[in-house]
Amino acid sequence: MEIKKVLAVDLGASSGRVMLGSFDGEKISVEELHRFSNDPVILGKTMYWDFLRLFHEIKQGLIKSKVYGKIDSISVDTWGVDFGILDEEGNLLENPVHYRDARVTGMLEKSFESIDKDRFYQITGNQFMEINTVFQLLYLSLNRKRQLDLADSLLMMPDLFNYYLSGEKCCEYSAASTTQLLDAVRKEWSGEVIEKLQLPGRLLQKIVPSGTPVGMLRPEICEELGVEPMKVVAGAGHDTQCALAAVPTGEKDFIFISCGTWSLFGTELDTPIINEKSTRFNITNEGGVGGKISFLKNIIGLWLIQESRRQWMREGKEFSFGELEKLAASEEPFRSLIDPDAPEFAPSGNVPRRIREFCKRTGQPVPETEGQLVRCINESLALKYRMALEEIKECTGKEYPVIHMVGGGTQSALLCQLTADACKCSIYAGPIEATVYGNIAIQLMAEGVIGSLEEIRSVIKASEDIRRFEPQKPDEWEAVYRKYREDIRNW
Ligand code: LFR
Repeated sequence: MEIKKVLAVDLGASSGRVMLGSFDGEKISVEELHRFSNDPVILGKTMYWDFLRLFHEIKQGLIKSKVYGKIDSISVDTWGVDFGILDEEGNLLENPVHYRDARVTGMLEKSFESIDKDRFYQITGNQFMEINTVFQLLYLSLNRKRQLDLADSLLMMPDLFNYYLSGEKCCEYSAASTTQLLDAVRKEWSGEVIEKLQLPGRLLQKIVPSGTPVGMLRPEICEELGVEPMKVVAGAGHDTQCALAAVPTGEKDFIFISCGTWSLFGTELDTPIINEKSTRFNITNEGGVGGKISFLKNIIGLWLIQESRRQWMREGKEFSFGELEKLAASEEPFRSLIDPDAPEFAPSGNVPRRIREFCKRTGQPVPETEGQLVRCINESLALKYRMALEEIKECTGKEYPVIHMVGGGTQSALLCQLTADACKCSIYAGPIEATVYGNIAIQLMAEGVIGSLEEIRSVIKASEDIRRFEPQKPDEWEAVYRKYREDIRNW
């Protein structure tokens, strides 16, 4: 088979990459062409995406791809929920705002004045998180009405990049399913949610399945950069769904943890589960490749370590993630634990100080050293995974002996081992670059050289080394977990 080459643009919380994926019919190989930092910019009081800079960096990646000959397509993925708003000429009316901006504070409660909370969940099947698109849009409609009056379309971030690359507008399903504006069962925009919250539904675009070719790279861009035409694919715009497509399993029922800035913990379903239990546990139904549903919980994830590391850098202390892991590994176990999802840990800032305050307030030994802090974060995350596992099992009624961990977090053998211990499950760890693999494979599916999601997964299994971790000290962990589950209620 002629080697197929595609470009995956993956925009993560701290960096963005343009990666080249090559497929020889059996294995995918990946090469990094261009890496750049992805820094939100605070201007005035608002935290924005640096959209123009990112578009510039994508162009640099395209330029670097020229030496590799014919490229078949390009696709962009990034985190969910964020969007840009365009006027009728296709100009951005404002730089897209970052979901960590404080503008959404209070919007969740506000929405319940107009729509019953249970009904809202019943329609959308989405967990309530204030960062969700619907709450950002509610903010705009209450406070920036004039901007919305001028607006012609709303594009989710991956679709916005695809639009400026191709000139074509659409809303790809995986990104749409993070908005909390979608009817989870019908996979269409919910007229009821839109009407009750009085949102400008006319801005929303037609929903297309993940893996839809949307058009060709604009001729102006080809000319400007001297690149050959290539397809632009709306793959899975939502990074988590790219990562899930890359879970190297042949099983129908499995647990995954997509481990990056966030930890997304869940399982894959054919149809959403929306019932009393899933409401109580606030579990989300998000959509992905092949119309599959991922039934998952957002756990704060490696954000706590990333943000702590940033704080230590501000204090003049440089650590690599590997060094932090080593320090943590040699610390005493279970010295202090936190609820990683406590609201005070979500905003950027001095996370180590907030962890210390949390431990002090809850009467635990205060972690002093970097190693103690990172150990506390990792153990708490592992215990939070266990809680999520129990909740998912309760909703699906299934048992899961194995967990697949994918994403950058799998580089931490400590986190993988603690997860195996806490969940009392075998862990298959890898691929590290799950999002990129998924992005590439979905484009190959759009190109017709990979047939299905199952095939994507078996190709990725053949392309990557997967590491295995077995649970240890089950009795000790069970006791810690039981106590943690009680404590967390009172914290
Ligand atoms: C992970 C992720 C999660 C989403 C969060 C915010 O990168 O996409 O799936 O809930 O970011 O968009």
